[in-house]
Parts: sequence; C-alpha cells; structure tokens
Amino acid sequence: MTVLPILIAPDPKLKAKAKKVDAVDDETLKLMNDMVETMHSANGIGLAAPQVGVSKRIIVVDILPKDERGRPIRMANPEIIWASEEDELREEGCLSLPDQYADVLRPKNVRVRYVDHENEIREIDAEGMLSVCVQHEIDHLEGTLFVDYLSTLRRKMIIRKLQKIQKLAEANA
Ligand code: GNR
Ligand code: NI
Repeated sequence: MTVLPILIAPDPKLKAKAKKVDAVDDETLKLMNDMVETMHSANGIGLAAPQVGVSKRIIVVDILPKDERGRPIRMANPEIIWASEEDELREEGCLSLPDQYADVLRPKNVRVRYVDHENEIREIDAEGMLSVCVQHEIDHLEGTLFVDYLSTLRRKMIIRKLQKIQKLAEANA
C-alpha cells in the first residue's frame, strides 16, 4: 500500500464532480487500499478520491479510534437513498482544509447504497459520526467542501488563509 499526497484547498481538483466507477476491479481496489493507508497515516476518519487527485466516486471511512482500527469501509458510487427529516449540528474538519473547523447542519441519519471492495452492492444505515463522515465524503464527490455551507465571508477568509500558508511553504521549499 502507498500513502498518497492529500490536496489542500484551494485546488480545482477538489471542486470537480467525480465520475462513476464501472466496477470495483483490481485497479480500483488498489486505489481504495492506498486511500485507507493515506487516511490512517493522516489520522483522518474518512477520505474521498478527489482529495488524492483522482476524480472517481470512491470513498473510505474508518471512524473507530486507532487501537480499534482494521475495519475501514471502502465504497464505490455511494448514494444517499434516504435521509432523516431530523437534522443535527456537528463540528467538522477536513484533511483538505487543515486546522479549520466549523459546525455544519446535516440530516441526522442516512441510508447509503454503495458497491463494496468485493464489487457487491450493499446498504448501511448510518448515525452519529459515521453519518456525518459519509455525508462529508459524498460531498467531496460533488466538489463540495464543508466550508461551502458557511457564509461567503467566512469561507473566503478560510480559503485565503490556507492559500497564504501554502504560498509561504512553497517560497521556503
Ligand atoms: O478526518 C476527518 N474528520 C472529520 C471530522 C468531522 C467531520 C468530518 C470529518 S472527515 C475528515 C477527513 C476528511 O477530510 N475527509 O474528507
Ligand atoms: Ni474532507
């Protein structure tokens, strides 16, 4: 497995709509496994393919703490097929928006249909952190970041800050 570099906003690749996967073949499975390794090495609880520069509808999720890891969920073409009426506000972060956090309102529970790492169609009911994480990852496949739910002013301030940090890093490289 390989740890892949994670793109930081603003990057046009994070704003693109990702393309459906035809089938989970060996190449897709390798990408899924590399994404799991990348997510774990970055201490993330989820990762979407666009974050590693691949515009495909693939996400991985592992909400368990470090010592309980080992059952990450690998999903191709995930779709929310049901969402609760009830919403819930939770603080979110994103590996593509380092050190930025904000409360986001989303449906409390969702039912997700996806193709698993063995190319089988599956469904899961998600609640709590799993629900937030899966919705956050599916947003990435649409080119949506959690800052897109904030006010324009707050979003622009965050993106400008990250842009400055990256320009400084480039100048010192
Ligand atoms: O690691 C992550 N933590 C997190 C916390 C609250 C809500 C969503 C997330 S997902 C994030 C990893 C990431 O950026 N996935 O796209
Ligand atoms: Ni994210």
